[in-house]
Amino acid sequence: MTVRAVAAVDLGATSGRVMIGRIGDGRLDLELVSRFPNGPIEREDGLHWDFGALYEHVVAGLAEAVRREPDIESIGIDSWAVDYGLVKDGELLAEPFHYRDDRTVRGVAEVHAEAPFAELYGRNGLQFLPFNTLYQYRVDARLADADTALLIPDLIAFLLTGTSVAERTNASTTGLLGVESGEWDSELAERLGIPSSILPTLVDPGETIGTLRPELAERVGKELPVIAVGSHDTASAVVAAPLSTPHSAYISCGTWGLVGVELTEPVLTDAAREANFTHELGVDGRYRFLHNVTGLWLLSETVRAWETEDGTSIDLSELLTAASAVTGDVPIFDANDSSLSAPGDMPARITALLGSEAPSSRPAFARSIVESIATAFADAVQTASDLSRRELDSIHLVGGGSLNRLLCQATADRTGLPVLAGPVEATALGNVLVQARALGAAPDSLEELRALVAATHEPERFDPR
Ligand code: LRH
Repeated sequence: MTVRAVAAVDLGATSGRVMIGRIGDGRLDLELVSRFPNGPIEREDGLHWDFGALYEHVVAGLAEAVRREPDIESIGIDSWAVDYGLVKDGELLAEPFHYRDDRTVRGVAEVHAEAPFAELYGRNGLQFLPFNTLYQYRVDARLADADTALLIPDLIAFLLTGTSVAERTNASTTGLLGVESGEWDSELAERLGIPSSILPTLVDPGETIGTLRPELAERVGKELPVIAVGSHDTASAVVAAPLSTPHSAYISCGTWGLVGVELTEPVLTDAAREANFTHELGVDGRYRFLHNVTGLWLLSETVRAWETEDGTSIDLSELLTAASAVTGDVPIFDANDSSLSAPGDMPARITALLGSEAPSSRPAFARSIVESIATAFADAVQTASDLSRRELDSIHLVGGGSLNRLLCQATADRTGLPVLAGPVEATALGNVLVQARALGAAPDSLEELRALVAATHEPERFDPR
């Protein structure tokens, strides 16, 4: 077997990356080609993503990837979920909104007046998040002008290839996909005033979406196929979470901490709905039965506020080392409190929750954030175990959060379970693995793919103390 190469585009809420993935001869590794910043930008009509800049970074990154590795065989794209662009006659109508924009409040009220949450949950199996795409569509005045609505990875694939599709794992975060059928719930869409004609043909991870349009092939330097991967970043991350038994939970930790287990059947009970546990569709028809916990967003927004206050940058690893050295208990707040979801002035908002207990030193404040996230993780792990009736014996913590040793240890301590940390780039690895499998360069089953991850990326173990 020889080593094969693919390009992975992985867009997160705070940064995007283009990587080369290489696989074969017992190897599975990534080469970072480019990394670029991402984040909410304030426009007159609300919070948006700078999609034009993101797209340019993607194309430039792909060109550089092909320059470095001319043998690249395909491209896969994943990003954060729920957000979309509206297209008419092949043109993007406007810059995509950011899911943290508060216009969704009205969307929630209007949708629930038509279809109460309990009914929605029975149909789409999704936890309530105020930004689920159906609430956004409901209040998007431009929807009526569009002929197609494309989630972010599908939108990029469309601009690259000219083919519009909806990749199924990400489509499941819209709220308009039947949880059991895996097909568009057109009846629900029409009832909510969302024309079902804007919902594109569904494809599964592993299907080829199309080939680079000639002008893109010229810019990138090669005519390449774009292969659908688990285009919801969390779906790709869970592909590469080296879960070795059904008794392992996962936490995919970046801006969010997605905490749960993988299931083959949904758990559509009242208890699951009341606990706000979601069923996002995974690769190979699995269900990601999980709960969104606010993750490193709390820390990155806090650091951003302190940097603005100081006028200089803060070294995160130094801050975390100082936070580790804090002795004694720190106060805990509810990491999922809705007051913490919008950008801006995070220290003041956390202080408002903690009241007079709020730590005055920055290391203790950072410690309080980390311990609060770990507490919320532990609650969600316990709930996942109770609702799925599974004994859990380990937690695989993947993504950027796996580098945060304080968080890994706190999670082990607060759950009483060993935390196996890494890989840090699980999302990009999952993206690479699904492309490689489609090219015949990787094994068939998720279990074998995960065994390959385990063999090539040894996790770091944190035992509860
Ligand atoms: C993580 C993530 C998560 C969604 C949120 C919008 O990046 O995709 O799974 O809930 O972003």
